[in-house]
Amino acid sequence: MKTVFSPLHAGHGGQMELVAGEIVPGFEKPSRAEFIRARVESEKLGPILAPKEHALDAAKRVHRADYIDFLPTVWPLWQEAGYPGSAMPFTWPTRGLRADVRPTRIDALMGYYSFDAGATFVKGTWDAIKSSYDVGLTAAEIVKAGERTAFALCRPPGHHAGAAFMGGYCFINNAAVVAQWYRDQGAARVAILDVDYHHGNGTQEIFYERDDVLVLNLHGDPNTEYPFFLGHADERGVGRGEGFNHNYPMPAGTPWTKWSEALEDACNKLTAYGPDVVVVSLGVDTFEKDPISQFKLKSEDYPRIGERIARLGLPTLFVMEGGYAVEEIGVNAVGVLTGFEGA
Ligand code: SP5
Ligand code: ZN
Repeated sequence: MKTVFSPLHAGHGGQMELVAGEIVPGFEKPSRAEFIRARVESEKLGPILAPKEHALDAAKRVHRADYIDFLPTVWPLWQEAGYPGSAMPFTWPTRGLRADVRPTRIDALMGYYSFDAGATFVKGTWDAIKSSYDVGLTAAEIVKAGERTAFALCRPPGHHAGAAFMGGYCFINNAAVVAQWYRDQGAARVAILDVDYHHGNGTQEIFYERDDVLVLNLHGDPNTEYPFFLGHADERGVGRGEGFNHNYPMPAGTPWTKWSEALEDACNKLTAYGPDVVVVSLGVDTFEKDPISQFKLKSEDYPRIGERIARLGLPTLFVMEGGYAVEEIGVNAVGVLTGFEGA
């Protein structure tokens, strides 16, 4: 299996995050991608390729153009304002406030284009976002060209980013971009299987009214787990999209025996849908030792995820999302991929 990876991700580092009333070093840090890359090499998964540069047109097929155009301006505007620290929002146009007037000040604009303070910018953030986007599309092209699978080692991740907002460490929704790209390349139907611990609220929002992209999401119950305000089982899509969004919220402490039942159900729905290609939003923050998550999957379970996905018998693109137990992130993420290849 080919892996696509860019070292430019590393410029998105040193950012801070608000956790439990304190500003602490971000969990979504450069070493995550480096541990995965090292494991791809040590397991001899296959060649590691650099991404090709892509225009932002494909991003604007799923994101609002003004949002995509805003992203490269964040750090320069933050510098111009003379603000210290990582660029992050602190005010949002929630219920009772106006979301129809776009403010002009950079910290206000960040609130306008986000749902939390978790997607922060430092100097190298835009280049990392762009490289992650290029990684996704380059890997998508490999599968389109006829390979059975490929691994987009994206960083930063994408599944919390919606049509016009960032959040949860995510800026451009790489999985949504590649799913739409496959549609634009002639795929009749695409399925996104999101196995990250957190609900992929951005992906759900983007495709919620559509029947040409099936979205299946396995995650922590939003009553207690981030992102809290989406991801319930009764969210099934609207209009043409009704019945094409499926959520599997699960309680804290969920072990493989229960989690795998949800995966089985999702895979059966996926097979019934009959997509031309499967995009896997691959988060491994379901791991028992993940510092911000509450499921109980063990390292030996990750190859089983890959095996089950391989049994779908469909072209499959793996897109990296979350996972914060950095010492084990390579073993777990690459475990899914070797499980897929060995099936
Ligand atoms: C892509 C992805 O996995 N994004 C996850 C964003 C989660 N942001 C909320 C983090 C909450 C951290 N709570 C930490 C408790 C530590 N004891
Ligand atoms: Zn996650």
